[in-house]
Amino acid sequence: MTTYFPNVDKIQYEGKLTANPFAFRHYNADEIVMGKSMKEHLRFAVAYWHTMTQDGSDPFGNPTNIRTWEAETPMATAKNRVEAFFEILTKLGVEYFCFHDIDIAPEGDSLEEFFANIDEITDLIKEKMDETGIKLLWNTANMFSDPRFNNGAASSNNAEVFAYAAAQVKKGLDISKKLGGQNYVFWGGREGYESLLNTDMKFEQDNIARLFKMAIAYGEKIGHKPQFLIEPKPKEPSKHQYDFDAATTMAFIQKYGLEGDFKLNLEANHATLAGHTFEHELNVARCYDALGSIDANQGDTLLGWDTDEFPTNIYDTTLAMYEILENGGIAPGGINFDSKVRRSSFEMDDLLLAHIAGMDTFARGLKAAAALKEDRFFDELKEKRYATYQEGIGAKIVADKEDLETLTDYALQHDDVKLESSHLEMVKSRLNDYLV
Ligand code: XUL
Ligand code: CO
Repeated sequence: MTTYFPNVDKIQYEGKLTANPFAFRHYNADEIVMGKSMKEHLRFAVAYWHTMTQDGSDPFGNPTNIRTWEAETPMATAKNRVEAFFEILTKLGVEYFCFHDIDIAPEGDSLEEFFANIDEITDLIKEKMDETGIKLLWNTANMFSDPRFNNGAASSNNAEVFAYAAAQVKKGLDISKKLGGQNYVFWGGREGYESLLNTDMKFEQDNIARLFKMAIAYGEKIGHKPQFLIEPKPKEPSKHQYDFDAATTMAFIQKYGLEGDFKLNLEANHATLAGHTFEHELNVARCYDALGSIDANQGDTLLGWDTDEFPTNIYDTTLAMYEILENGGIAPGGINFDSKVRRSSFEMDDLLLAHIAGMDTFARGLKAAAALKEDRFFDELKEKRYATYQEGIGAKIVADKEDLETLTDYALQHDDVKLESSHLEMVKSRLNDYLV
């Protein structure tokens, strides 16, 4: 069998003192944390696009990545990629993966040829899945790269584009069924607008909902019901993307009555672009019982674009994992590394090193979050902060026993309001103790 990483064996947990770069220093798959193994908590997935197809080019420079799976024809390269991809998953001990249709198979010269290529490659993928026990976390249709989508997919002004997108979604659900996909994602990168001068926003959003309802109906028809997920992002490539953030997307989901079938796939870097922290987005989703899955990466707050870096910030992964623990876990979703190696990390082995870094950072986040939960760190803080609602007038307010008149009578007699300090700096300092 061909190996694409001849110098690396299966990556093992060796503890934080190891000098071996191809070892986990914190991620110990079978270690039990709060009653569950780390791998059950974390449900890591590798993203096909960033790992197998991104070449290191940027708007100012040519490809940098050395990738030994490149072959004579696009189809031969696609087949090599399947081999290499499963070698990466197996060596990392990652049990899930995610892909767009165009990541796995060449588009060819027609939609028919594209679909035939997808059938051939998914046969190979299925063989590998059966051989290894690795599972499909989610797939999606890329409805943003081809020029036909320059005015959107379901939100396009052109009905033929809508039909083309619908065909891609149907195929996406067919292969989701074939591969036992647990979720199905819609990221509407081009579902937004450039200028209101020529845009009927309501019509476009109605059409996006129409496509989603068709997807639900088709899933029911073929007897395959993955958890549908919408991935919010405020902009890029659209100037105004309709699914701006978790709250905006929930308003859309509720407006069109999609609550029973749709949840959210939240990405850390998209939160940054929306001007939110990642934990804010996760918390909003939890308020609606709609936390579906996450795209794990990090942005750069000094840059205004989506850098999709591997997560290495323990503070962020701790607060994200805390939300996930509070959610009772992330299944059937997972932690998908929607992350790419930097342009200067161009060697094959960097693909493994980068995932090790991300997995270790999330493992540290999990452990710190578990300690915070076991110590009731945030619970106690919040109980104290909202204590005035536990008794007296507060208890009556939250029991819905008061109205504006009764509260006016109360306020007239108690207008000497006493406030307490939040001691927020001390809180932040104590939180730091959990991170090291
Ligand atoms: C783009 C992005 C996508 C989605 C899937 O910013 O995150 O890769 O995750 O289409
Ligand atoms: Co993403």
